[in-house]
Order: sequence, then C-alpha cells, then structure tokens
Amino acid sequence: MARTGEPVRRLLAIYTGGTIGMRSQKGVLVPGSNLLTALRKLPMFNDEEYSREHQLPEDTLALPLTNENQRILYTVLEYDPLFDSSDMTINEWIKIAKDIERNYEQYFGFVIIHGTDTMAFASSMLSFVLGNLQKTVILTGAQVPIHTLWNDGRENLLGGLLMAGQYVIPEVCLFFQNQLYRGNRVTKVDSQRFAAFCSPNLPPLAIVGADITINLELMLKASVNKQLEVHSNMERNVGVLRLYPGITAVMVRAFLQPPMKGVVMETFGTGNGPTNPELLWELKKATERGMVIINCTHCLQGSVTSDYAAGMALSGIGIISGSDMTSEAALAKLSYVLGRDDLSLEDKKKLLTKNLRGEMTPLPKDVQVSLRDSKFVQLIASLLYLNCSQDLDAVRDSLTPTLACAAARMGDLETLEAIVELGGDLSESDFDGRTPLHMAARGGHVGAVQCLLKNGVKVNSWDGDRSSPLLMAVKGRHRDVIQILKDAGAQLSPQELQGTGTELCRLAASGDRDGLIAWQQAGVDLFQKGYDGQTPLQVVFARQMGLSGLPEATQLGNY
Ligand code: ASN
Repeated sequence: MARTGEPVRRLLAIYTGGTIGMRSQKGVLVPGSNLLTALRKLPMFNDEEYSREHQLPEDTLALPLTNENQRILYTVLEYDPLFDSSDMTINEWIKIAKDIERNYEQYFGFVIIHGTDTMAFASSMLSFVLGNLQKTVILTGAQVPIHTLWNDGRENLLGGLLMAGQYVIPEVCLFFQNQLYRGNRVTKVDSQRFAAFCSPNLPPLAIVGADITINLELMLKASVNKQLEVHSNMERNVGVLRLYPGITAVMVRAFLQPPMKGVVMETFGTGNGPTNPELLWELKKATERGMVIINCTHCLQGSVTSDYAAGMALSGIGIISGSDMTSEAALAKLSYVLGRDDLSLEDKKKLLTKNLRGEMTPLPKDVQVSLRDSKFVQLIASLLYLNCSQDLDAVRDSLTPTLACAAARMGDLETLEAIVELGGDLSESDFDGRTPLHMAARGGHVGAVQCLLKNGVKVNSWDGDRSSPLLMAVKGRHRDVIQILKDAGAQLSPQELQGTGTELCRLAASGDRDGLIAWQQAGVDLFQKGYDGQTPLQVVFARQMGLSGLPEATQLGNY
C-alpha cells in the first residue's frame, strides 16, 4: 500500500483552528494563529538543518527522517479566521474540500487540523463531499493545546503527518490517540480524556504502537482513473431528531416543517420508536410529502434491525433504516444524497440504503454475492492494484481475466466496474479463450453486457470452442442480450452457422419457440433445410397434423 521509490513526500496541512493551537485569553481558550511558528520551535516537527540546507519556503517545514529514511515535508495553510469547531458549518467543510482539490496534484496527502468538538461531523461530511479520492486525507486535533507542557496535540499531529506521509489510504480518516479511524465511522465520546473518539461499529484502519498495524482488508479501494470530485451541492436543510420517551406528535410535527427536507431520527435500541398513532401519523404524513427520514439508533454500538413491532411500525411508514451508521455519518450522507439534483426522490431513497463510502455495514440480507465485497478479493485487488512492482504487474495481468470472467458470469457489475476503475482490461480472455463478454452473454446479464461493450470489449471474438458471445446468448435464449449484441455489430461466424438447419428442425420438432426466435433474432434464416431436406416450418406443420399442441411455433412469422 505504501508507495515506494519516492524519498520525499509533500503534505498539505490545513489548519482550521481547534484547541490544538488555542491560547488563553481572559481566562478562556480562543483559536490561536501562527501554528507554524510554534511547530518551528519543536524539533519533532522541524528538522532545522534540512530546512536551511534545502531553503524550504517560509510556510513549509520538514519532519526529521522517519525510521524508513523517508523525508516528509509539510506546508501549513492557516485559515483566517480560525475556528472553534463549534462554529464550523458545511460551508467551511466545502472550503476545505476545495483547497484539497486546488492542491491535489502537488501533494502526496492531506492533514486537516480541526477542533475536536465537531470533528466527527467534519470527517463524515468530507467523506461524502470528496468523491473518487485516491490520496490520504486525515483529520486530527487535540484536547489540550500544543503549547502546553502536557498535551496530546504533538502526538496526534505527528501521527497524522506520519500516516499521511507514509501510506496511501484513499479515504477520509481521523487520527487520534494512536488510532487511525475511518472518518465517517467515528463519534466523539469524551470531552476531556485524550481518547476522545471511538469508532463503535468498525475497527480502526490502523493502530500505531512500536509498529504500525494496518487493517488492509478494511480499507476502501482507490478510484483509479477517475478524477477527484468535490460535491459542493450539499443539502443544508437536514437535521437530527432524537426521540425520547413521551415525545409528542406536536413536537415531531414542529420539527418536520419546511424548510426541513431530511431528518436523521435517533431511535431506541434496534431502531424502535413509540407506537403512538398520532406520532406515527405525523411521520407518515412527512414521508408522503417527500421528507426523507433515516432511522439510526441512540445506542453507541449496534445496528437498526426490524426485530420488534415498534421498529417495524417505523419502517412501514417509509422510514429508511440507517443500519449501523453514526448519526454524524447519516446526516452527512443525507446532505450529500439530497443534494444530488440528478436523482429522483425514489433513487435518492435507494441510494441512502447503499453503502457509499464505507459508512455502514450492509445488512446480511442485503449483501449480494459480489466479488468486490468479498474481503478476499478486496485484499487481492488492493495488493494487486495499489502496489507498484513489476512482479505484481505480471500477477495482476494473469489474474484479471479470470476475475473478470467470474464476475461477468454472475452479472456482478460492481466488480466489473471496480476492475475498470482499478485500471484492469476487460477484453482479455481467460485460459479457455473466453472473454468476460462470453460469460455475461451466456448468463443473460444485460447490465454486464452493456458495461463490457461500453468499455470497448470486442463484440466478435471466438473462444476455444469457436463460440462467440452471440452464440452463447442464442443458446441461452437471452433475447435482450442478443439484441444488444446485434446492435453492437455481432455476427455468427460461418462455422457457427454450419448445421443450423438441423438444429432449427430439432427445435421445431420439440416445439421450442423461444429457441427458434433466438436464432431468428441472431439473423439466421428459419427457412433453411435440415439434414433430411425439411425446413423447420415443415417440421412444425407435420407435428401439428400428426400431434396435438404447438401452434405457437407457427407464429414465428411475427418476429
Ligand atoms: N472547542 C474545541 C474545538 O472543537 C475543542 C477541541 O478542539 N478540543 O474547536
């Protein structure tokens, strides 16, 4: 996962405020400017000799060499004004995302220095604002200012810089107290202790001790070949409603009034709420008029299920299960999805049930068998595609056709798209000479066939048995696939057409109307003769005269 061969790594550290740089003023802490000046004085953050020798710019410092002899340089971009994070809003988080976008090519990774109070909201929000991320983005901060003798700021910031400078973890993360978390899985759980955050439903992505332990199988895959996207059209009219025993229908109604468009509703236990009919009526009315409501549990750990009638009542009125998302992640996801003007309300609701940025664990019944979801393939893919070495290139090239054929055979669009995203070629054939298009055509998977054609796979190719994808679709009687292949220029070869007269007569004799239509759709003449000189139509008539039933086969002329 670490990129090799680059001795100097450049990071951008965006300082937005927070306790880490705060100073005491009239007895209270206020955001403090010139963090760079403070860092310059600390040898762990500033290799003075290197900076002098290399004449680093004023806003850039060098960390001392890492254990692996790597040099990490970081440029500090200090915001003005600086914020106590209680004042941060979607606007500031979008500004951070745009600063990352503007500097994306110049830096290896990004560290965002942020106040802890709303850091879980910030990391959740940024995980949705930043699309197709291929570089590491880490938020960090402190419970105690970095200038004080005993503080957590130094360790957190140094840890964040080291992680971002040494690893490519293509997602928005949060580093605190030696743990690297997925940003949209965290919540702040302590207002004073250094262990301020926890990730209740996902283990840390990495743990730093004497060694660094990376949980490779948990990491999201980089969207290779896709450009970074900043989704700045986030819906602001979203909110969190925490249910409590005795909450009244009137209060709920007041909360659900315009301009509110989406609500994260925090419910009891596994997603239960009062079954009070007036309250359910208010919620039902709101969802009917287009309000989107996600059900998340109050509990720190666990997931929303439909085990109780009290929970079922909520799902029965159009409320979407938030699975094991934190409220912070659900709010950010709601803001992102409702901001997608290209989607209908129905599609937005569907998207909300999906795992988009690793923010939730899909319910077992919703898990489709997908190579992309399997930890095994994730591990293989990350090993094959995120590392660069010639040996791995060779292994990747030989494994990709097999993976792609297996995915195409199952119609696993997600894996096919993932292979493309990761830079794989879908037109390669496996050891039997079969391409993924053969397999998708054989299985009748329209989406997979379209995806393969869209990605430039040749429509006419013949496997070891000299069969084309079109022949496979014909044999499977997949009429919509036959049509798509024909439209893309598919043709049966002279070899494939050999003996079709006999095959057609056989189908006619057994009354296989679908089989005959499939051949006709592939461009085969149904009036050709079989081995005994009879046409399929003659066979049908002979059967109709002699045997009962099969009038449908005579309707072939309609096609
Ligand atoms: N109030 C501070 C902030 O969130 C708390 C902190 O950073 N520890 O900006």
